[in-house]
Amino acid sequence: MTNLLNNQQIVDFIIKGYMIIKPTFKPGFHESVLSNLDALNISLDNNPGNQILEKVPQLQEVWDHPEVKGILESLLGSDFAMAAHRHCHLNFPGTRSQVWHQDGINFRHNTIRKLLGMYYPQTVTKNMGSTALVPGTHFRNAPSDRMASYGNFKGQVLAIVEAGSILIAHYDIWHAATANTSDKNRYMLKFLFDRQSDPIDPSWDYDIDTAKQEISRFNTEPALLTSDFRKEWLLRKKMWNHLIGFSESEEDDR
Ligand SMILES: O=C(O)CCC(=O)C(=O)O
Ligand SMILES: [Fe+2]
Repeated sequence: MTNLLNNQQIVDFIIKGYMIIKPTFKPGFHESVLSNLDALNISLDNNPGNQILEKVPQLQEVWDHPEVKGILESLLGSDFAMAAHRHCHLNFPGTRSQVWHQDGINFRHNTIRKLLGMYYPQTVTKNMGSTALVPGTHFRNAPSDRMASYGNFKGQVLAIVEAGSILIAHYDIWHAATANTSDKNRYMLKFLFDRQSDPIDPSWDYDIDTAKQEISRFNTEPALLTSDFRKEWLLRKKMWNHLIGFSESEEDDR
């Protein structure tokens, strides 16, 4: 049994491009993951890469948690699949910040084809190399070389999180690891999840009675304080229409 999202949560995700949750795991779970990760002695030259799941099999429990599965299923359809690529991002003390980037290539930014899942087994404070992201940027193309010359974006959000938090983001969102000026290692386990088929029906806990009211927020709610969201409302609507199973031609008739 999975916990599916409701209309309000789907609309929030479409607007912002990410969500952070902290599901309940059995006592000691995250501490145990952390000590198993420490035991791998990961360094710049020694990272298990895609083998991280074989090295720490309990990571599977994170993605099998009903709350996490419910989000993935709601956004990607019930037949979604975990991708073969996964990575343990260890941000050592003294690591400088990454440049802003998108992991995705903006293949189609009005649909949800791929999601980033980032699991933080330890509490991440501001100076520990938290992940920064800019809400709403999953709809925006970004030339990486120019992004590299930017520092702080107005409205950027830092994923300052408690141990066991999970960030689920659209693959095209702009993000970056920030500098770790603390004396602690910061682990982040990145997994990717793929849509397998185009929606024919909503795959979340869709409620026809609240749908109209919720999607009216596309035209009134900025993802950032000063975002020019009015340019985005059509892309937001296209993303919603794709998720509920409308084809492009049905859309044109509306
Ligand atoms: O370590 C992080 O917080 C983000 C890492 C990242 O975005 C990447 O390497 O693609
Ligand atoms: Fe990234």
